[in-house]
Amino acid sequence: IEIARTEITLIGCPLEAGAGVRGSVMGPAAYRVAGLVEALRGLGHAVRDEGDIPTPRPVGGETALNRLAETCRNAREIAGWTRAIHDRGYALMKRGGVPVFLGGDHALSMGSVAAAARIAEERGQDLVVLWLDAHADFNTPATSPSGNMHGMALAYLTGEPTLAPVMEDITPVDPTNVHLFGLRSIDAQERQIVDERGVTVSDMRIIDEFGAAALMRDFLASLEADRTHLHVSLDVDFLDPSLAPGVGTTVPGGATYREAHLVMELLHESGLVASVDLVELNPFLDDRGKSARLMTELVASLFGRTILDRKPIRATP
Ligand code: B3U
Ligand code: MN
Ligand code: MN
Repeated sequence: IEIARTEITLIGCPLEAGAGVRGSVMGPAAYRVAGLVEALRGLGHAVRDEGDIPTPRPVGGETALNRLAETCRNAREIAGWTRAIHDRGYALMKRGGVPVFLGGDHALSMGSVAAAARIAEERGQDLVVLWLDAHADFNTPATSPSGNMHGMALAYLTGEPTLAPVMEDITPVDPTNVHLFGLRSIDAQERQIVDERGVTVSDMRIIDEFGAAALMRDFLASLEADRTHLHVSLDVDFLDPSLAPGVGTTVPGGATYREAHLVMELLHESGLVASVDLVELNPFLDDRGKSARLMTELVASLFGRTILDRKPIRATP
């Protein structure tokens, strides 16, 4: 079986202003060193590396953003990045193909998912966001224990009014179309937000009991093929820290090597993945490129690498 040739665009987003630990600015370079372009070309895809988005000027002068900057670290920098990533991402998606945003911390999704939401709306599709992460990233400026904006990305994207000054003109994402997968660290008030907004969650407790594959199959089966733009946002801390130490916010008990590959393979088989973020890789904390390499292998699985050629396996009834 040959896999469908996909036009893939890599776009480096070297930001770290949203994180509490520095170093994810080196993420995009590490993916290139780990051989991401070659791995995807080796699968037969047409890969264009757009290079890195230049560091934007922090947005300034607006009262609302000034006020936000009192509670959110680097709010002006993140506003600049959000605009830059959104504009570039939107232009790329407009041309067609699948963009892969190379982070950079998870605040990058404020821009990439905003772009996906806009494209999906224009195409008459529903945007569905799969958030593979140890965390929920649903804090607001009022609930965040750290003020780090990478922990607020989904609150912003689902229309949290206090975060609107980051970039006003967004198409908000329906929180019931957000699926958190791999969750195992959530703050008390954040928990309430996730609950109230009707976010769907596969936390590690549920994954342990029912298995990653069964849950992923159910999730994918619930999506309507032609109507769905599926955006996958993969945080390195989704993975167990023993496999991927190169991230600033490790949480024990993450996805295993086998679970992670299987999730990627199922996502590929669904044919629904239309945009991807790879976030929070921190090469400064990595162990001889181990995390960068594993992430690269996972992306290869996401774009069709298999052990054997085989038809999609049917779920057991
Ligand atoms: N929930 C905490 C910790 C955190 C969230 N996302 C990351 N860390 N990467 C917070 O600061 O919002
Ligand atoms: Mn995250
Ligand atoms: Mn995380």
